[in-house]
Amino acid sequence: MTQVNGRPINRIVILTGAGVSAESGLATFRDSDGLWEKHDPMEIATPEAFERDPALVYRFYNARRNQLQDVEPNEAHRSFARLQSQFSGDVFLVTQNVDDLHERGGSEQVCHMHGQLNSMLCVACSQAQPVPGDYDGTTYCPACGVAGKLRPDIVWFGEIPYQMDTIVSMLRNCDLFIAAGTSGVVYPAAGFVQEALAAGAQTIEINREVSEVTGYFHQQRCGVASREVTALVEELLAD
Ligand code: BV8
Repeated sequence: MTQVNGRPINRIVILTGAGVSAESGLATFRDSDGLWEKHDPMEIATPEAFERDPALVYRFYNARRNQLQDVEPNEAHRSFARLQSQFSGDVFLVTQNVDDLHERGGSEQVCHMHGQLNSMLCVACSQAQPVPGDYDGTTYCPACGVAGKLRPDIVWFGEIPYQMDTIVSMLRNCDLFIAAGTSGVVYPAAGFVQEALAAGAQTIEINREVSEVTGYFHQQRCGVASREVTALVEELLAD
């Protein structure tokens, strides 16, 4: 029986952030060379920003999606996928990341609470669809045929993250909560550790440095995700 701090572990919830994709070469949000260095989040990741300057927002998300073709999953993605496939209990992976590296690293279950770069949403018919290539305010929706109503399928500031009911239910029933590569700045994701604590779960944070919520974790494993995630997964699978 897998144990952490002497407690049996059957149900694991993992939350990842941009730090898990950093070693694959994708910029994080708030590190010194982060995405937001070049753009003010309030200029890009809000419905108001899209209303104000849709061309800028289309360019920003088209560029980030195209970058996915130049990067590969790293050992952190592959190790989490190994845990999901080999762990004897349940593992639920929720990510704030909008890239596809968890899937390409082998994860079959991924909850993208902030949406995905490879998906676009038609505000005319509310259908989400795979992105065929760069799109903008003139692109026709493949489902309803209406032009100019497609937006990135991304949860912006002020919008409600996807699958919150499922996520909260998983947090309230888990024995172990692992947060990897997230600064703990953005809510409600930053509050997940408190939900897990309230459920009596053990909590482990993996980060290259102290985050905004490190104090809520029983264990803080300081180091790069590719190394620390791999080590933790080996421990969890060894028991
Ligand atoms: C909402 C779009 C209402 C996608 C993003 C209190 C409660 C609830 C809401 C709020 C609240 N206070 C304020 C709010 C509002 C707001 C918010 O949190 N604002 C912040 C700035 C204060 N939240 C919202 O608006 C959310 N919606 O609250 O709706 C609601 C909620 C629930 C139920 C009902 C109603 C919507 C938030 C989503 C916004 N969308 N982006 C995109 O463009 O990509 S946020 C953006 O930040 C990304 O999604 C990203 O995932 C997210 C978090 O960033 P991180 O992933 O943590 O990345 P970051 O760069 O910050 O940190 C990287 C970390 O990795 C660092 O710690 C670094 O040290 C580490 N690292 C780096 N390299 C490595 C590493 N670690 C290990 N190894 C490495 N190699």
